[in-house]
Amino acid sequence: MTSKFDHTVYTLRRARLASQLGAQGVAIIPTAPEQQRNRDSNFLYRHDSYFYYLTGFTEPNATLIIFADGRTVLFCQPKDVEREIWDGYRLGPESAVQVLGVTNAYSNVLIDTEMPKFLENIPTLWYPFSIHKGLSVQIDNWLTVVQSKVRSGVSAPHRLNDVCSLIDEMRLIKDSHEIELMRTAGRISANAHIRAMQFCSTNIRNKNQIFEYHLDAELLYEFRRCGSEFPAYSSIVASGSNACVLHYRADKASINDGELVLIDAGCEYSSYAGDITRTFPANGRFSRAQRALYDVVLESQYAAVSSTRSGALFTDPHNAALRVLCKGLLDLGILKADKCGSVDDVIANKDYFPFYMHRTSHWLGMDVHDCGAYSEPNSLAQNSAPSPRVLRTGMVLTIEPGLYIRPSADVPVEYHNMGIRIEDDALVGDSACELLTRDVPVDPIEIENLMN
Ligand SMILES: [Mn+2]
Repeated sequence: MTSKFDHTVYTLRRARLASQLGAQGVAIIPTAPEQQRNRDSNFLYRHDSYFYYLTGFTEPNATLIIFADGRTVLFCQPKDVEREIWDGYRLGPESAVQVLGVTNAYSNVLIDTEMPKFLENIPTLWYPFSIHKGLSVQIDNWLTVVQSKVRSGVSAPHRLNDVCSLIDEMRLIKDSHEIELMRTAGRISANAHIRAMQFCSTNIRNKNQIFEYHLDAELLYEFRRCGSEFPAYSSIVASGSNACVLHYRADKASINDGELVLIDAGCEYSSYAGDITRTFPANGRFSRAQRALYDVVLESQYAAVSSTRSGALFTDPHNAALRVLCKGLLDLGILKADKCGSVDDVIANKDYFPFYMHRTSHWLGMDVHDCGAYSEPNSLAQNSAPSPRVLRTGMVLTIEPGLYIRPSADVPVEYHNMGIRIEDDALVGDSACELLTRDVPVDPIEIENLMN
């Protein structure tokens, strides 16, 4: 936590949440636990996104309480010289009030004795459902203490609500602070893709043997060089047929002249994710067949991008992309018109599914698959079928159509084992969307130019 830290944006978010808790409601929001990797080593620590959204605080072992009247309490790690020598600086409750702007702060060793007092005469308790292992047991224990005082006139919470249902709606619309960070995450991620592409073609041209993990290293270098804390998710670097495995990672396969390479990678910058996929020829020149398939995916992405704006449905970009992909599959003879019929028939019968089996978009934010319902909340409350979310200015979603052609007797052999996906991050605006990740091009000529 640096001295530059400004809590204003987090304090305003806490106030907005407080105003939604109902009369005398209380919300409890813990951060993430540390995770053991093996023996006495932990995974690199990553705070909980909900907790961070409301505090900007990155230490483990902390819990935030928000009261409907706007008061806030933080339990955090106490100052401890010996632990700080081993594990690093702790803010401590004494400084937390001023630095984080909370009303009160306590050492987390007091949480079990202090928490029940905060829950007396509170009708509604909000907490994140099914995220933190053990939290509901802990809450149960606190409630038991409150209930033991009922005969002395204290009332215990009788309604438990999922606080994520409120924070999800807030997180779905990015504020200007978040958009700035997402622009940076997008820019760094894009530059990392360019670096990996150029590294790849240079080494293929020089006849150096390279492996997928070499490109992974180039991505990571650029992320960290630019101040990113971690990759936002495990980078996918898939050469040749590996691109047809959707959740492949950057593994040990060699990258060969004449193959395509698919990279799906993005950095996390100040807790916000970038998420980019590019597919490029290892040697820097598309073959005729590679280009033909690539152009179909690119055209489908353009169609999806131009249907992404405030007022459109979440499913509109997907449907726009799907139509172009199906037409392309028919035009290239991967689907046969005499067997499958028209584009409408292909869509209705899902004949595209062996080649395009995922959705075109997901929300993006602090989490790479960010929170937020994909259906309109009021449609979920009614008994009708859920209706797709209406896009609003400030939402951020990925646009990532693809085609994956596994070998099969009825598919032209020139397309076998190709996997192509093109993914950008779109900030929804009033009449269009802004792509945050186009510092790395998608145009095949521009890709060839930067690789040669
Ligand atoms: Mn994605």
